[in-house]
Amino acid sequence: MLAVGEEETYSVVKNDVRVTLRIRKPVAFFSLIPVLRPRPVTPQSRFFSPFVVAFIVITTVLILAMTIGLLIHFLAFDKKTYFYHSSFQILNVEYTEALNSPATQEYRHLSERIESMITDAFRESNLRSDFIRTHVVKLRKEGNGVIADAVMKFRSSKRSNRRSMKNRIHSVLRILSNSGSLEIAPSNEITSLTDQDTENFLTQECGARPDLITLSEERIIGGTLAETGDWPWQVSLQLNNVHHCGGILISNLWVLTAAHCFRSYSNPLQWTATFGVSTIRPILRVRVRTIVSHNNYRYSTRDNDIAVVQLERPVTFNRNIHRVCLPAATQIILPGSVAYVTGWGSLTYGGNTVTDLRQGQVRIVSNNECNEPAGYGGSVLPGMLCAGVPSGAVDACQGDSGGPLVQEDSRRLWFVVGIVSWGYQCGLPNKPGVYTRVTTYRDWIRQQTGV
Ligand code: 4AZ
Repeated sequence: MLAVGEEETYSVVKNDVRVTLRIRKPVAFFSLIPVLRPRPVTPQSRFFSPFVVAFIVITTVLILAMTIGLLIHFLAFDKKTYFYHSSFQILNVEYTEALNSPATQEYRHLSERIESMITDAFRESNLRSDFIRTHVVKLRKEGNGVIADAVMKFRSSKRSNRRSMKNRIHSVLRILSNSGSLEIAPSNEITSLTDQDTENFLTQECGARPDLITLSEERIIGGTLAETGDWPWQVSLQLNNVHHCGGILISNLWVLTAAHCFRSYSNPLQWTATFGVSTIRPILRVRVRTIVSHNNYRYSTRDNDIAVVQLERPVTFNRNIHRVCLPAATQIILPGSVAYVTGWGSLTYGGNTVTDLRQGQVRIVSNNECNEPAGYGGSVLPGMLCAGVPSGAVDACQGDSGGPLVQEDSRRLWFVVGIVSWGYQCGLPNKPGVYTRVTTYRDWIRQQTGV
């Protein structure tokens, strides 16, 4: 064998001629040649016939696909949502009047504290991957203290044992009573809820939207369609069964709306209220019993453009029909904050109303800005509220009147802050929609309806 670079010389003498042969060791490149040379056919090489290769590839792909499929199934589709209810007795908080309504800071603050205590307890437990969210459905009075009813949502394997789940939840909540600044009585009963129970719990409270998905930029003028249950308090007030005005469900018996809707048609017998996103195929139609317009409503100034309508019978709340929250009279509506307006109003000024509910995202405009000379030059009174977008492109219009302008609070409850009232045409820059300011009329609403 030759090493790299080595040389050998051979001499041959033939017919008196001397032939010298000098050989240099082949470089590595040449030394590969014997490796590449086809091997003799042996029985083993049949394994690599095209059929065998195809078989191996197909089998591997199938096994991989099945494994991935099973993984996806067990990680994603094997999960089911479970709801549980528990009542928490708060020992170191005294029940006050302020806890009567979810609109007060006190109610919001205490509910948030309880919700974050429960959330923290589950996040630090072995149920952290199953726990989704908790919501305080109601604060009630017991003796001098407070009881909070909370619904808890979990997502775990369909094969998990509900009984052991309940025990695990119970042991997490037991630790809760020893933590945080709230003193919570140790014994709490845990009830598993059916989907129907959960729906009943969540719709008995005001302002809960069934899905809390975030809404993107939406428009009422050239805006987006609402889906069933998106705005469950939206009412269509119909004159002889034809949509005329929007309305807002504030209890199972009362609808809030604009007084100007009844200027020419004040006979309740002509009116019905319908529920659901379609005005022509409503999910429920109820007759109107009484119409109470504000005594000081003025057509010329549009001041006090507010009315309440009593239904002939109470509606049963469900995920698609339930009430919105009313704000406290003292609630400050911040200029620049996001609000949503909904209705079946026309898409252009002078156009036809639509049959499927639309929604639009706007922002609150301060009364000062709204009253600038380029805007409404002083016509916006203190009991009114402006909302729009700078371009004007998202706005309420004819047929949206009486409908809601709503805002979401920190606990994801929805509050009605405005009633569609007026504006200079629709969708023009510097001419935002003008709404009746609900906070101004909070006490009037209570006097008329008890809500
Ligand atoms: C109306 O005529 C009307 N752009 C309602 C709202 C607005 C304008 C007009 C706001 O019912």
